[in-house]
Amino acid sequence: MSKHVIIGTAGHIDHGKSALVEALTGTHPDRLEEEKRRGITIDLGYAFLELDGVQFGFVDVPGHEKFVRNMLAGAGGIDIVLLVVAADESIKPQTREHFEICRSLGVERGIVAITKSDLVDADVLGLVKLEIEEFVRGSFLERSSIIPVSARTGAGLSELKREMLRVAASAAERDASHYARLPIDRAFSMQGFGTVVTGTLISGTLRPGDEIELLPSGKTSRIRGLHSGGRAVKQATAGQRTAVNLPDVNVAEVQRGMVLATKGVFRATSRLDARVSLFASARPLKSRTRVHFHCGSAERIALVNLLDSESLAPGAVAFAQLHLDAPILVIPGDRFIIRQFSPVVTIGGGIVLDALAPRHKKSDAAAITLLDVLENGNREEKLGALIAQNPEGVDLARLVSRTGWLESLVRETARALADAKAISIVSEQPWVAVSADAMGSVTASIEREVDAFHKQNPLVAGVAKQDLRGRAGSRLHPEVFRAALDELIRSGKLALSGDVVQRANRGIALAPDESRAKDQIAREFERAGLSAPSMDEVLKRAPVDLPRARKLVQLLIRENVLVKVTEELLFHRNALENLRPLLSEYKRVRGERLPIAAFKELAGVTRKYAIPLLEYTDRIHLTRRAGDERVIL
Ligand SMILES: Nc1nc2c(ncn2[C@@H]2O[C@H](COP(=O)(O)OP(=O)(O)OP(=O)(O)O)[C@@H](O)[C@H]2O)c(=O)[nH]1
Ligand SMILES: [Mg+2]
Repeated sequence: MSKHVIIGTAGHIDHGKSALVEALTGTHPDRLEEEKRRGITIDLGYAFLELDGVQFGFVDVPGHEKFVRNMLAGAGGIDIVLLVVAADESIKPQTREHFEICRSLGVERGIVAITKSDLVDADVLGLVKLEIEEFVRGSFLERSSIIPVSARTGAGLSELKREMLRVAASAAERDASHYARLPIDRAFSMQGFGTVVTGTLISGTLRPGDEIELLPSGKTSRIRGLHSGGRAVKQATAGQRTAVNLPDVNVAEVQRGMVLATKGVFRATSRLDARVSLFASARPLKSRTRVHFHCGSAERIALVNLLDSESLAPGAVAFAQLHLDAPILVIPGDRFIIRQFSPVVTIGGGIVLDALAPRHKKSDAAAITLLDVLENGNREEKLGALIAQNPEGVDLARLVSRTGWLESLVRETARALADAKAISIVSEQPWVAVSADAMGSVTASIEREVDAFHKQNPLVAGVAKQDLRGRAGSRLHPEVFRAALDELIRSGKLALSGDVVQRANRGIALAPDESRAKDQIAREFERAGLSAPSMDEVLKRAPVDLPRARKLVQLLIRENVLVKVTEELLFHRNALENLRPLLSEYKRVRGERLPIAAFKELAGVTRKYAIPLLEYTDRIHLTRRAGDERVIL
């Protein structure tokens, strides 16, 4: 498969970016009427070139200072910057601004083209070259080639193409196996096709038929067709300029700045934590300042809350929480640019560390520690820290959207953490994890609650599981509670009888004859099955006096060994549980309709029991009443 590389132009207005793209590809990237009339680029333009098996997608940006926001929408997905400097003007303000933007966005590769070389003599050209060398010193462009070219005469173009191939060969392939993300830079409607969106596929793979989601709106759709490089393709992979046909989306539902993504994976956010850096040329940035925030093709207004200082000095970096005026899809590792609110100038950039950050308190030391780990830690440290942030337990979907990692990577990393006893995966279906520390606190609090219950209710055997869960913490994930309780029972600290939890060593405070009586009562009910025995008879036969026998029945009810079907009617739990297979077998053989007579026969009970039992099965949603009959559910 051929390699896909995105080249973005950068440079001052009128320096010949668009002319150079045309000279290289044969396509003039300006497409708007106004652009043609004014002879300047206003919005992003696109062109393609295939060279020796490498597919170059060009994103041509406007140089005008008023259109830097459009430049930013295109600069997000580029692999290689083609920094254009006109020989007759050398370095100008937007040369600097675009260069700083590329640097902040983490662009790693580039080529410098000195355009309009036909307009100057060799001495001037040499001088411009020196100025550029000085300008890029110490940056990612330091070792890049500086190539004089002319769109007019064609001079230098073949050397430029050779250099493009050389740099493209070293460019890292984007990850085609990841979830798909395509920041949309254009949406339009095409006669006979419906809505088409375009952008640079920054990760993943798209194919016709794929289900996708538009974020932040959450609108879902299915891809009908894909175009890249001007032709229909069967799939688009990361690093490709891609046009996606979404026939069931209205063009009014899509704008630049939205992201087309794999369905059901990501969550848009309006609160994120980041490392922010301020250009040396900027004024100090006070905490709680509003800025323009640009990420991917999106633009928002953001309130910058510095986490460890009141003000950021020019050239400095700091952790900050950004509150956006509207949600956006970003994931950790995404780069962004900030621009002063007014007058609008580019002042810095940053990298997203936590896309789904909780709100922080003022000078929140724990938040800063977490961000340190998210910035500098390895995968296990990062995931471990995020899991530790949710002491009530956290599910897989949440961790996937918060990290932006593939589900398989989250699982694998979590397994390593679990092997190291740093976390515990309390359940696989649904997948839920909790840190070892949090698990420790949960088990401790369960023990505390059981002890407190015993103290307050000395005559009661123990606390019902459901009550205990409420006492242990209402936000606790049910699976975490279940696992903590299991662990306490397994380790012999607590005991469970029926639904009742008690201290293991407490032993039920029953005398030997009471204990025998209790067993006997339970046995009699069990033997009687669905024809509940006469309570008076059972109590009379018990080897203890009547009041004590009654208490034992209460105990059995609390332990869920006996179940009250009506105020007067008690059944053994096992007898009731037998109803389930009985009914499903009946449904399989005879159908879902169940007349009362049939039930009497099936359960072997008289009408006296049949009605309350059927009302009971209605209550537990085993059956539903339909006139005189039941429908088995
Ligand atoms: N002599 C000469 N003129 C050129 C060359 N390249 C571009 N020009 C002219 O310079 C002018 C500006 O060129 P564009 O390609 O539109 O410049 P640009 O950088 O795309 O401008 P913006 O997109 O508005 O920032 C046009 O009139 C071009 O014909 C060149 O190599 N030699
Ligand atoms: Mg142009």
